[in-house]
Amino acid sequence: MASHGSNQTKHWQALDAAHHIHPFSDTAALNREGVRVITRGKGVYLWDSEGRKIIDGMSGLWCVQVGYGNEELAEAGYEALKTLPYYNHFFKTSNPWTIELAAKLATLLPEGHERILFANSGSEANDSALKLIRYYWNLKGKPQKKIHLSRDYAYHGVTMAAASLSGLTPMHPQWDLPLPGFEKVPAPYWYGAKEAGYGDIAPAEFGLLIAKRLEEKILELGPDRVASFSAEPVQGAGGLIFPPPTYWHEVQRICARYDVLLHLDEVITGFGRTGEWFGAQTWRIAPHIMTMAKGLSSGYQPISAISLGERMAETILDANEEMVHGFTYSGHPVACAVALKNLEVIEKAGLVPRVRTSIGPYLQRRLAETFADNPIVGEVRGQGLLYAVELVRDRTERKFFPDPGNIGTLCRNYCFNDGLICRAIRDTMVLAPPLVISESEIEEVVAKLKSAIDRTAHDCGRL
Ligand code: PXG
Repeated sequence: MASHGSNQTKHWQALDAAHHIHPFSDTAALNREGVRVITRGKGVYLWDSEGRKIIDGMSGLWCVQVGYGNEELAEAGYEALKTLPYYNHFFKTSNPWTIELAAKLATLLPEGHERILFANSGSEANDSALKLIRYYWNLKGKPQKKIHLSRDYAYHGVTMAAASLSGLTPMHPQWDLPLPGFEKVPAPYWYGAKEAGYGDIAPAEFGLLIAKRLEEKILELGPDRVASFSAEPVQGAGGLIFPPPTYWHEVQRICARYDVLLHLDEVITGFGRTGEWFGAQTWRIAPHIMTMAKGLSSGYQPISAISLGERMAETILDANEEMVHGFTYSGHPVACAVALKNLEVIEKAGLVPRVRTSIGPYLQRRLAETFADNPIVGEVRGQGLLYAVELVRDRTERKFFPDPGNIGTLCRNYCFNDGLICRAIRDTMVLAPPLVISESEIEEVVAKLKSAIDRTAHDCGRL
């Protein structure tokens, strides 16, 4: 059996190497190493083609809220596939699943967000959001408002516009991006503030200072030219950057003052991840437009959505003309059926309050206790089921290791080899487990992470 598995694995690895180009990978290097073939998932666990069991501390790519192998979601998809596997919304038509999903979302979203458009990925949602922002200002007779602001370390996706909006600089040179009209402001990354030259500044003061940089940028560019500010409530792929508590209030005041539309990217923070349905609720943010994906279907189907607040919805619906935008698969019935069931499962199991009041605080406490005295852990930060463990050279001075990424990758490899999926962003270890994770499964994650961090500390001569 084992040798059969092994041959099967080799066969898949060879075919993958011959025909499949991987996202965000050096495919040639990967082919020399051989991919790991994931064949099955159940709850918080995955299995590979060699039968090895892995605990998934990352919910896939921050998306599998209800865990793997949920039968209710599978059945909802199967029912829709049998009944109406496809139809579109272009020809004055709709379908029950899309209608009900839009209506359900309107009950969960921040106040005033009652109008929804669908797309198929976070990138498409953000691309669509930028088009809708441009359309809004054109309808308002302010076509000169065209500049899209966003932040360093932002991740908004990979289409030409979403990658331009992203502030992770390695995403740009291969594609001659960003496009013109995309400008960046600093991220509210307090932990890195000292090393970045801001001195020993308190978080509250730093939040205000970084918000002020947004104001300065708007004034530099001219408020009449700035269309929007896009931001994740907490920056995810950029290193789990939680803004100081003073930040969001000030940012909203600035956007209102200069009439800049606030676009909130909730692709990671949506659907219970932070202990409320949306990060907007956790951090009291009132966006003009919001984008969401991932947890909307727990990743079981590719689907994303864009919600419009009252102001944008009214203008766009009152335009009295065709809105020339939409995808073949916007509001796909199978994806909508699965997403609708996913929301029902999250609600029925009480996963959002569970993250807020029990399992989230449990993870927080266990990480804080476990790493309180670790010589290379500078900070444990998080909210809900979104946690970062920052690995540093000097805890008191908040100094990073040289060549950011080396230590993180070393630690991540220890995690992987020990059967834990954990993300390393530079030297920040990130956890975002499925919302169904149990206390004993958290113990397993924490123990494996501790073992990996201890081994990493030992390798750096610190343990
Ligand atoms: N916005 C945010 C906030 C995201 O995190 C996207 C948009 C784009 O979504 P799509 O569905 O187009 O991928 C994302 C995606 C990582 C990682 O390594 C994160 C994402 C995607 C791939 C890898 O952390 N986030």
